[in-house]
Amino acid sequence: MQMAASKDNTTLLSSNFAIQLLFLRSFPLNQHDRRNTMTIPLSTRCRMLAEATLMLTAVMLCSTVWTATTPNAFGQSQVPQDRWEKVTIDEIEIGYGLQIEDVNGDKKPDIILADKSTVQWYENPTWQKHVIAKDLTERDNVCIAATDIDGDGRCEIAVGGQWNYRESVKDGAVHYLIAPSDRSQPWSPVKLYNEPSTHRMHWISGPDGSKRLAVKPLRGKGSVDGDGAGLKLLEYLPPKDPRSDWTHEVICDFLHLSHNFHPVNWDDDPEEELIVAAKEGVWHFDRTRGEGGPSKWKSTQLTSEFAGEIRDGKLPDGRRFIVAIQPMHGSVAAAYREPESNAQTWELCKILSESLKDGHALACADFLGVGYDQIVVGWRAMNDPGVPGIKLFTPLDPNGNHWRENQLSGDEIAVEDIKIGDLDQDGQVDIIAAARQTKNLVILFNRTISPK
Ligand SMILES: [Ca+2]
Ligand SMILES: [Ca+2]
Ligand SMILES: [Ca+2]
Ligand SMILES: [Ca+2]
Repeated sequence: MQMAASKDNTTLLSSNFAIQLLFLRSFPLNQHDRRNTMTIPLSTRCRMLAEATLMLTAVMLCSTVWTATTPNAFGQSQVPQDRWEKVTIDEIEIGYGLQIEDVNGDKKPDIILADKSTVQWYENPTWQKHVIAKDLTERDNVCIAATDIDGDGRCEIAVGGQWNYRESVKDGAVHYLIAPSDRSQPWSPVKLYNEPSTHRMHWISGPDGSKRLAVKPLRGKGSVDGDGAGLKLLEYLPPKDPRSDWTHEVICDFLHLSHNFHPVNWDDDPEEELIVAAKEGVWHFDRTRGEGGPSKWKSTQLTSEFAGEIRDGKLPDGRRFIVAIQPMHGSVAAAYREPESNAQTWELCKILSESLKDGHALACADFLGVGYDQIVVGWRAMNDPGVPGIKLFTPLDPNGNHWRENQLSGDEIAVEDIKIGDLDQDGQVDIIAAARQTKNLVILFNRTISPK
């Protein structure tokens, strides 16, 4: 991959050089150059222009070969080929949960990781590691959420832990971490209430613009195999002093076996809604305002297949899609588009893959710079053993019925979690992958030559 990226850079550099040469030789840029050029006979100038044009044409032909594209079935004639430069930044234990946020307030996004027994952040651009919490619970950490909740440009962090896969009565934990003035030093944990089986968390925007912490267990209390009590998805309201009591409210209590969820904002109010993947399919939860008192959440079923991972994006025709891994730790990645009417469940566009091994991560963004989203799918091949991998799926028609599939990595990254963001701030969305069996933390820098 690195070789491919460097080839592309060489092509770009050569191309720029040829263009500059063409301009310099044909159209001198300043008075001095113009005077000098006027002394060159016309026939020589014509030959120089022809030479430069030839060189530019050759480089453009070369560039076309090296930056392969795929024809699509609508307006754009070509979809660019994605290119990635992989950089391993650490050896880790499991890599449960990633976030990309600015930790130290230098406006460069840092990488935050909840590993087995530690919480650490990696400082952009050196990726120097700072461990900020250790052994918060007796058992493993399992999830992490970071965002700037007080508006000072530096993120706040919460962590889920005491992870115990099939236990659903006593284990689980939620901690908020208070940052010291030097954020590379250990942070102070504050233990919050938790439901058993804590598994995923997100900071979400409320109606007043404040950030709240949504925390979702995997299982309902005392429920192991998806029957009995539903799991309680909770919203915690941070108090002014995080060491004082945090209140919490129930967002939903009827789903089972929910591996992941995702904040969305599909309507015209500023607060975020949630999409939740569970045994009962994918559900959307929208806050409705009551007269004072706690929020109530309206639930809408989007799909019916047991789903483990869930994300959303935009198709080339502008319609919304969701993508799910089915079932939990499943082999299927399926994309659905928004229906015309609210009364319907979402329409299947495409089964993107049926051969994932232990599918564990999804991310959607416009990695190629084409004006609509593509889907990253990662699988770890642990509970269903085999070869892990990361693939990128790109829609090739307006409705998302046809997709291009590209492999980004193979057995070198056993994906536990993936997050995306522009880590090197070059305008292209990058990928960070934390891997379990291969124990590596890898950035995939996006080196696509996009049409923009
Ligand atoms: Ca930073
Ligand atoms: Ca902050
Ligand atoms: Ca909203
Ligand atoms: Ca980038």
